[in-house]
Amino acid sequence: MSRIIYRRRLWIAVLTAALLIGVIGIPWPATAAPPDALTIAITARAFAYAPESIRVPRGARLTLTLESLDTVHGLSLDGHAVEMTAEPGRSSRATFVAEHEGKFKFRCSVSCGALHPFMIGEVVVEPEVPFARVTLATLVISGSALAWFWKR
Ligand SMILES: [Cu+2]
Repeated sequence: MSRIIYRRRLWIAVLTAALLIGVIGIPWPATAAPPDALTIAITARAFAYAPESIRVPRGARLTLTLESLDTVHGLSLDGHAVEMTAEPGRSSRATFVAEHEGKFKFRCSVSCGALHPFMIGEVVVEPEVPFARVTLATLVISGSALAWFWKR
């Protein structure tokens, strides 16, 4: 490898590292503000929730509404102070901030029939990595790869 190519690649490596740290590591003003409030409607019927899996970014202020299509159902979310009961025609709601990453089961808290213990869903709180960051990081890496292998 010639000296010039070596020096160029060194610069590319340093620049790429710096750009990646900038794109991924530094808090952006956009992420300092709390993520938008989300409202998700859940319907309950014997013996399932729809949707049964909910994904939200960490830090989101999440409002769940619970509507029952047949009999009285409840919803209690593990690890959170969320407890709702819905009668047919009377929905209920709860708001909380998804502060911790992870999977949290929710289950029916009202005995509603034979398969009641299996009436379970989950809230998945994902790391907050905005799409824009992932896109930019991808651009930086592909740009660097091009520069790295550029022959001249
Ligand atoms: Cu139930």
